[in-house]
Amino acid sequence: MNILVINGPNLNMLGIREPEIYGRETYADLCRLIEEHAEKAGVTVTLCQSNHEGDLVDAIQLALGKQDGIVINPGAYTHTSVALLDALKAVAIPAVEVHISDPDTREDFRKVSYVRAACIKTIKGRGFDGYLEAIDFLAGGCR
Ligand code: CA2
Repeated sequence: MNILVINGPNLNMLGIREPEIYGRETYADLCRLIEEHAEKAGVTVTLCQSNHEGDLVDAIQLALGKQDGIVINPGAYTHTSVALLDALKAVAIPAVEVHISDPDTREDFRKVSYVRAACIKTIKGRGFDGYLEAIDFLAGGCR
């Protein structure tokens, strides 16, 4: 099974500031954790991160015919991007929305998720483990 893990803007800055919200581990630590977990689960993962909305749309479109599942933390674009919602709907690949923090307990503007309507599941507030849970959910046939 092939799973694309997409991270949006500023997730490359993990561990640098706001450790009380996002923890002390870095984006490189997150990638290592995901790769090790995927290997044990027999899943092939492709990781990508971009600060640019159009690049994230391109990554979703390029998944068509190649990836069986998408794990996406769209970062701040969660709360603004109809383009990401449309891209996920266009490829119709089972997608899981992941957030390290729980945006629903933070500022009001984080309580809206545009991408949620195109995702089969949302995992939030579970730290880095949320990505692993998303991979297991997709690899386990979405059960
Ligand atoms: O909780 C999450 O995973 C978020 O998607 C993270 C986004 C935020 O805009 C969403 O509302 C929730 C932020 C990405 C990381 O931003 C950083 C900010 C300061 C230091 C390091 C990372």
